[in-house]
Amino acid sequence: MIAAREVVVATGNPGKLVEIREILGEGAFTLCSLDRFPEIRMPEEGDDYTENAALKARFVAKATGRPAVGDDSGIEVDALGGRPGPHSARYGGEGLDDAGRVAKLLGELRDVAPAARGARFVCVAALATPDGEVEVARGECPGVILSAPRGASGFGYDPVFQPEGFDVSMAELSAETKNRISHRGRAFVALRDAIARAAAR
Ligand code: ITT
Repeated sequence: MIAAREVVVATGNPGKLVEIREILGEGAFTLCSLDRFPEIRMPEEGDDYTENAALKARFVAKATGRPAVGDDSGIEVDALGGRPGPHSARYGGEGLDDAGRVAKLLGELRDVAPAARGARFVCVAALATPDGEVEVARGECPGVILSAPRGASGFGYDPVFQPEGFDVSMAELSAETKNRISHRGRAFVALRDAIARAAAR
């Protein structure tokens, strides 16, 4: 049973789940994860952050009968023409883990000078209600790709991403600082009031 005012977090990525919980906090609503719904298989994704985020949230809201939030996110690397972008989770193929994807990225950028290593994290967060309404918000975090991994916090590409205005990697920041400046933090804070309203309905 799901209690009223509960909002489901539509992600299979444990790193995202932790961050979304920390960013949104708990007050007007509580968050529950997909662990409560083992029968739910997240849908396949395409090439567009907004479409993918809406698809995940709408799918889970419909399946659970509760408002759901999800995000589609990725890293866009200037020297790679914006790749891997929405394909960041699948960059290098299914066989790779986070460390393998980081190693592949560093390999592709081996000959790229520091001044040309610009990149940004992008996140589109989506809120869906069981009747199919969707609201989205986008957040970005600019920075550069380092030449070697640093730090152990966060997930994904954090160890090789240095956010603008910092001289450490995203994986060396506290969770609080990452969430304050990150693409995900910006996108979900912009959706927070709408989430509270949807949970109260
Ligand atoms: P769900 O679809 O189940 O939410 P996912 O990991 O497949 O999980 P995405 O398709 O949105 O989600 O892929 C996002 C990928 O982009 C993620 O797996 C990381 O590789 C990368 N990424 C996104 N946000 C990141 C962050 O804050 N720090 C590091 N890497 C991040």
